Amino acid sequence: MNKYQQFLSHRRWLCVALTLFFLTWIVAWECVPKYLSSHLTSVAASHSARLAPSVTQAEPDHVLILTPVKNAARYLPHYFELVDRLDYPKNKVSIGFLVSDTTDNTMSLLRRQQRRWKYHYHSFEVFEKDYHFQLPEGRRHDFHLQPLRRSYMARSRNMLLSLALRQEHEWVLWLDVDVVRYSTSILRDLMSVNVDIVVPNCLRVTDDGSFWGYDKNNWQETEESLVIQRDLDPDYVLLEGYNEFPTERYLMVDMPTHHDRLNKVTLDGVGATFTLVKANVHREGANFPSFVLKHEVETEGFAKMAKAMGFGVYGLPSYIIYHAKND
Ligand SMILES: Nc1nc2c(ncn2[C@@H]2O[C@H](COP(=O)(O)OP(=O)(O)O)[C@@H](O)[C@H]2O)c(=O)[nH]1
Ligand SMILES: [Mg+2]
Repeated sequence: MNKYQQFLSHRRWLCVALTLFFLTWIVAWECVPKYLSSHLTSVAASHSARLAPSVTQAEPDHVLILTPVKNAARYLPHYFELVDRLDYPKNKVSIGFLVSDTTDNTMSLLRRQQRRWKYHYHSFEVFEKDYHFQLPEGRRHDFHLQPLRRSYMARSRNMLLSLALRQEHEWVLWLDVDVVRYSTSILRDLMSVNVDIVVPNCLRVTDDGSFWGYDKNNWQETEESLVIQRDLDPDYVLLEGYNEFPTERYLMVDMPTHHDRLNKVTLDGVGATFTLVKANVHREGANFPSFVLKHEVETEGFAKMAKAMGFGVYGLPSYIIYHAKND
């Protein structure tokens, strides 16, 4: 082969190489990205279709659980077990505590739980405010001490509410630390009743399973109770469950409990062992009076205030929860 033939042969191979190079380039820059982008889009679409709630499935509402505590260390582990077991997305749950006048290890336990749970729940806040209010040992439920005790409770609840309530919260659940048994579906159940304020029926745990009402602050006024109040000193605080002054109200713990769990009755007074409130009720100004309002302070005063503002207050006599067996 002479030099000219060699040159032609090299040029042919050069052309073939260049053609192959350009073909590869076109395939690489045009077809592959198109294929990849359409393929990835369809993968992403099918993935997001699985993650997104269907149009018929409403996004759960955001609930703020509020618990005032004082020397509550012995109840906290079980409290967190129950809240953890709730059939409700944790990213839609915020938790707020107010610790007051506490001498046990409540605070360090709460800090530990906060480290454990803060990335699971939407938020987990612990506030501290001492009122330097101490009841004489073993006299927590003395008749004459109740107005003062309840007045400090009211101030604690209002403080906690104003520190913890945020724009995203749609419901506020007042949950006492010593409530020891309730259904995992309770949040969804109570929300489904869709009223301004709703409470289940709180009994006391007993060894033999016998029926023992605990939260007597859930009640209806009666004709008799209203007659009693007609001539009563406006500053007199009425209290349920004390022989010193029978109020003649109809307590929810005395109502029939064999109906459908979501069967509701109107109430005029509520406790706060487990009280679900539409957050706007609080935002519009209904809170816990620390002074005497219509013969009530704290939670029953809250119900009176909310009713006077036109909100609906309801109880579910057949929806049972349990409070610890304490003094
Ligand atoms: N911040 C604060 N919380 C309190 C005080 N007294 C009780 N608590 C908490 O408030 C809730 C209700 O109190 P509790 O004594 O169980 O009331 P009772 O069951 O109605 O007699 C519980 O979570 C207690 O730990 C107080 O003085 N300050
Ligand atoms: Mg209690």
